[in-house]
Parts: sequence; structure tokens; C-alpha cells
Amino acid sequence: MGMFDGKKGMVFGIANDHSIAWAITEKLHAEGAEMGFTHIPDKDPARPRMERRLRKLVEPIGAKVIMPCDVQKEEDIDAAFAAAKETFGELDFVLHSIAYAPMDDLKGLVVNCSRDGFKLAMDISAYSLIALAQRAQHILKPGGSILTLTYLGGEKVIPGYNMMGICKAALESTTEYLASEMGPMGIRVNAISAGPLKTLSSSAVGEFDLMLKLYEDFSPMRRGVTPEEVGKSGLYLLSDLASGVTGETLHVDGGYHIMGGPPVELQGK
Ligand code: 0WD
Repeated sequence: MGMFDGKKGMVFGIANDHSIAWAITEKLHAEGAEMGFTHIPDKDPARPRMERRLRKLVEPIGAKVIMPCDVQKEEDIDAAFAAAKETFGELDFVLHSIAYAPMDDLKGLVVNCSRDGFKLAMDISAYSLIALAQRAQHILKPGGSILTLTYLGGEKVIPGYNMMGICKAALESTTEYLASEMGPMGIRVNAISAGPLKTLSSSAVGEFDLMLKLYEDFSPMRRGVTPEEVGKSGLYLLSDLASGVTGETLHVDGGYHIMGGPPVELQGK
């Protein structure tokens, strides 16, 4: 008996097997969940790289829906939820694991960020959670759950994370407002604030090895976290085990976020 036997959900944001959404999906699948998946629309239909990458991962686990969805397009989101309704009837969970910022704006100082880059990053990285929740509210069962992925850069200044930090602050606030509004519908909305993991997205942020070293030196657990650990916590928040938890940002970061200074053994060095 799996914890998700008979449960159905939609997963947005698997780019490849390093994606955090994939780590969570693997745990959900192991517990019996049935899922549908979306990928970024391929620019060249003759070479559907994104679709192929996703298919390779999710067909073997019995994906019920595989389709393109650009979260900037209302019609794409409508189509994804229409397919979910047709295939599953009702849903038990929605996983949102999506972020994007134009490289120049992401790498540059916030003070130099362009208006267009800011709008685009906010649209894909923060508004998209509202856009998904807007549709999901009509097919999520009472007891259903929405989960998104965030990072400490939304709470504290992490030099190098730059404008994405501002997007994450908006995303975390969005999580709380949605939780407040959807609670009466019996729907929970939570976020996981994950420690740095090597994925396509994080390779764009840069200085990944330096970040990992910081976690190894400063976090209470003196190490980074694994995709599997984020997967397990995702499973928890989407499951009935977290039936009393909503509006929460759960840090899966080895405790890094609680530290206000270096560990004693590093002081004075
Ligand atoms: O260290 C990390 N990797 C952390 C990531 C630490 C803490 C949080 N996160 C967050 C990210 O900010 C993001 O919100 O986790 C989420 C997932 O990120 P990921 O798993 O690290 O990255 P990735 O595997 O690249 O998945 C993000 C995906 C996109 O992948 P690419 O690399 O192709 O941009 O977001 C999706 C896409 O699949 N995405 C979109 N989906 C629909 N419409 C769009 C869009 N317009 N843009 C990006």
C-alpha cells in the first residue's frame, strides 16, 4: 500500500533528470501516485528536445498526460488543466517547480535590472503559481495540495542570486496569500526552500561550487542537501501527513537558514 495510491496530480517543471520536480516525482511514484506532466514548448517541432527528455523519464513511470505548457500563455495553462480534468477528473496535488530570468538581468546587479527582464522573471517565476492555482482550484479535491519551490535568496540577500531573490520573495508571499484564500476550500499551499542543487537552472545562477562550500562549512549539518532529501520533503508536504500544514515555507537546507554567523570552529579564521 502506497501513501499516494489512487491519488492524482499534475507536475510542472521537469526539464531533465536533475530537476527538483523529478526528485519529488520519483518519490510520489514510489508511493503510487498517478501523474500528468508538462514541458516547455519546443521551439523547433522537428527537434522536440524538451518533449523527448520528459518522455524518456516519465513514460516508464506510466505518465497519464505529457504536453507542452508555457506558463506565460493562458491558453497553454487552460489546455493543461483541461487535459488533467479529462484524464483524471479531479486532482489531489499540483507541483509547481518553475523559474526563469533572462541571463543578463540574472547575472547583473539588481540596480541595473531591466524593466522587461524583471517583468518576464516575475511572470514566469512568481505569477505562474497564481495562474496554476487559479485553474487548479476548480479540480483539486478538498484535502488537495499545491507545492512550489523557493530559495533562501527570497528572504535574505544572497549576492549572485540577484533579481531571482526578489522573484522568490514574491513567490513566498504568493504562497501565503493563496494558502489563506484556498484554505476554506480545503486546499493547502506550501513551499520548499531547498539548499543548492546542481540542475539546469542553478547552473545559470553561477558560483554553485562556492555556494555548496558555504553550506558544507556553515550549515548545522555541515553539508549540502541531496535531491532525494528535497524529494522526501516534497512528498510529505503533498501528502496527508501534512494535512495541518499550509502557508509554510519548509527549509530543506541542512539548517543553513538559521545561522547568523560562522560556526565556532571557523571564528577568527
Ligand atoms: O539549487 C537549486 N537548483 C534550487 C532550485 C534551490 C532552490 C530552489 N530552486 C527552485 C528553482 O528556482 C525553481 O523554481 O526549484 C525550481 C526548479 O528548479 P530546478 O529543478 O533547479 O531547475 P530545472 O530543472 O531547470 O527546472 C526549472 C524549469 C525549467 O527548466 P529550464 O532549465 O528548461 O528553464 O522551469 C521550467 C522549465 O521546465 N520553466 C517553464 N515552464 C513553463 N513555462 C518556463 C515557462 N515559461 N520557464 C521555465
